[in-house]
Amino acid sequence: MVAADNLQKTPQEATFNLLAYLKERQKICEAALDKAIPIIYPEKIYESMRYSLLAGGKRLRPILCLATCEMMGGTIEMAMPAACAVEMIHTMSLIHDDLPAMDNDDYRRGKLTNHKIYGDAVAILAGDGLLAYAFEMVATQTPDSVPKDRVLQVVARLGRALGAAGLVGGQVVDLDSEGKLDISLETLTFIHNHKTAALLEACVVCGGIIAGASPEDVQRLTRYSQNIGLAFQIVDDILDITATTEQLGKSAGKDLTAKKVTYPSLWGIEESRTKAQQLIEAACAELKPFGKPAQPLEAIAHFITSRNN
Ligand code: GRG
Repeated sequence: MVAADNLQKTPQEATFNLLAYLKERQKICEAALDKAIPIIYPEKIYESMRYSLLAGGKRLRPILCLATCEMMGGTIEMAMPAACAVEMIHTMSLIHDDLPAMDNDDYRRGKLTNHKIYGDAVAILAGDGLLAYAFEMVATQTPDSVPKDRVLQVVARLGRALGAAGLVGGQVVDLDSEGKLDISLETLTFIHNHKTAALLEACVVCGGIIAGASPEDVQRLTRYSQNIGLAFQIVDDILDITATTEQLGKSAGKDLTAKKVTYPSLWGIEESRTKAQQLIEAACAELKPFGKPAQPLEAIAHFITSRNN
């Protein structure tokens, strides 16, 4: 799809149309996720897994994985199983995060949360099922054009990003910090680097590894993704204050109600926006050596600060 203002331009002159790109990528990711988990016996668990997996969302993580693989010379087909896996992992983390034992949320992606529909036990199992299948999918569905040592690296990277060194570690410090007003910037940054940035980093780095990125390029991709990851969470904290529940698809203003320490509560909204913008600029600087093929990753980085949900 070509943007109206690009119609008279050669492909070289045309500006990158991020919205059309995201829409097209969301569509192919949705189709792959839909196909990945059909409903079989015992139906209840597959229905519960699909309920959250196919509930919408920006699909930023699989899109980042595919975009990085393409930028590094790979194809969509090579990275699609890993892209589906990161979205399954992200979805399971949302299901578990929403449980009464954790954030206790009623709405997610504009719909009732998984446990509100299926009950706590099935919601926990749906998360577990998605997590397990994510790894199975990478290991068994990645095409033979991707050397097996790369697949192994992807499995290891994903495992590390999710466990106590990543999401789980960030979540546990977040839960521990609840109700405390003396949380330092260092602790807050630890939480978000682990809870949010670690998975975004894995998406980008795994896309690069699948395409055969060199260790030096993997380092660049790591710095790009760590910067966008932290910026993503700063913007998330700002949106919790400035956006509506309808825009977010989940309860707005939760951080304020819970008196949670966030970047805006430490720095104020304007300063937080400036910090997020600086992180995005640092991220984009890492992409310079990749030239024009880096256009999608650059545009996605800017989208992170301009988004309203
Ligand atoms: C991964 C083993 C394992 C356990 C999960 C519950 C938990 C441990 C971690 C919590 C992780 C969490 C929910 C982090 C928040 C990340 C975040 C900013 C989510 C919102 O992402 P968006 O805006 O959502 O991309 P959509 O719906 O668009 O996909």
